[in-house]
Amino acid sequence: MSMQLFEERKKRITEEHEALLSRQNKELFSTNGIYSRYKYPILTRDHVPLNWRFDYNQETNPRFMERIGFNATMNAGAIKWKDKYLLVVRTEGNDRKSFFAIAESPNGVDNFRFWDRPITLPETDEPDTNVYDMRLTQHDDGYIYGVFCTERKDPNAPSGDTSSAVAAAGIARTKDLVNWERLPDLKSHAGQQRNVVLFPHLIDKKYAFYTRPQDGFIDTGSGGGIGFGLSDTIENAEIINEIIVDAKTYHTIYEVKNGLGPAPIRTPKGWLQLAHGVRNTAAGLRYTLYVFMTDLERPWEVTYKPAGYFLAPIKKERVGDVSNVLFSNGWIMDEDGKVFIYYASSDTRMHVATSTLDQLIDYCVNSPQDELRSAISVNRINHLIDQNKCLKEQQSDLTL
Ligand code: M1P
Repeated sequence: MSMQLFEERKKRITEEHEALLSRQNKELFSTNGIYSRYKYPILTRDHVPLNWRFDYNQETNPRFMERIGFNATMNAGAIKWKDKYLLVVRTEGNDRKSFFAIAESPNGVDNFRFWDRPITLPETDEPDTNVYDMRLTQHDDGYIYGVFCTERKDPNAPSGDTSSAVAAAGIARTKDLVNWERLPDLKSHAGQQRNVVLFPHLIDKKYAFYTRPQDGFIDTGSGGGIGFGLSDTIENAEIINEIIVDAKTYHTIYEVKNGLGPAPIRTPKGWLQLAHGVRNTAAGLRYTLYVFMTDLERPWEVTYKPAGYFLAPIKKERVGDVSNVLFSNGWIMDEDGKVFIYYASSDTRMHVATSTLDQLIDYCVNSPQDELRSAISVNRINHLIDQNKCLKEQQSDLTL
């Protein structure tokens, strides 16, 4: 095998990788005025470092072939750390196993680069088959917590059933984002749990979690919606009583199921929350993102909730491994109130949308809520038309 082939391929692949990683992103004009999308995804499987993928030894890899392939970079938790924007990315190999790896950007919208190695996440006595969708919480107790889904084969699955799984909330904590301590998984009295998020403060001296109780691995069944519960300790977290904060509801974008996204952001008007809602269609499940607010003192009580979705898959976002899906479990707010919303499209790649706290509060407080009937939607539109007509007449009176 010629040395030339090895060197040529290595050079070309290295140059293309560097060009991708250093590509500048571009904010797109926002018609809705609520948030701006960006021209390029911020992380794709092609961003995964080359030395995680290629054997650089010419003797053992004379064709410079990829030895470990990657399928997706998605559903990332997010945190601002030492002035950098960090994503804890669900990085999925071609083998379908996902793990967590940190990617860092100087500005939050481009130039994301993975740290040297993926996170080495300790296991419990019951090894995880797959781990994914970490939500990060900077807690008052001084730790950064990562709460994620741990998936294992269902021990009660009948023989021949090689798909049934059990989902639970895994908990790990760190002070430096490099060394992680694994705690026992959350115990709750629901059959399964996914989309669990730790609240940043103690409530009644207890750790507080948003949950998503579900009967089965995919079906939430009687699970009801986004839940909430308290645990005496974090070292052996257990929720005895779970209440439903935001119920799945007939004929909404969260008719089939929903789940909280990242840990909420505190605002003067309440806790700003981002979640995903799922509805069923003839083309399969459709995942969109929605926003709501909960009470500052009673963060389990919804106070404002605009109708419908906030962000839904469009254009290329609509296609991927699991098409027609937007999912978010990470956002970052800068000190000046700029908010970076990190979302994955179709279980394949990561994007960013930017907004500000003022815009998001305005959206949440002043958008109409879902009244659950077409006729009321029409009334609402007519009301806005009438208001605008009235305004126009007042303005033309003034110019007379
Ligand atoms: O495939 C879409 C999403 O499906 C699941 O979401 P939920 O928990 O609401 O069912 C998760 O597996 C998520 O990772 C995935 O993006």
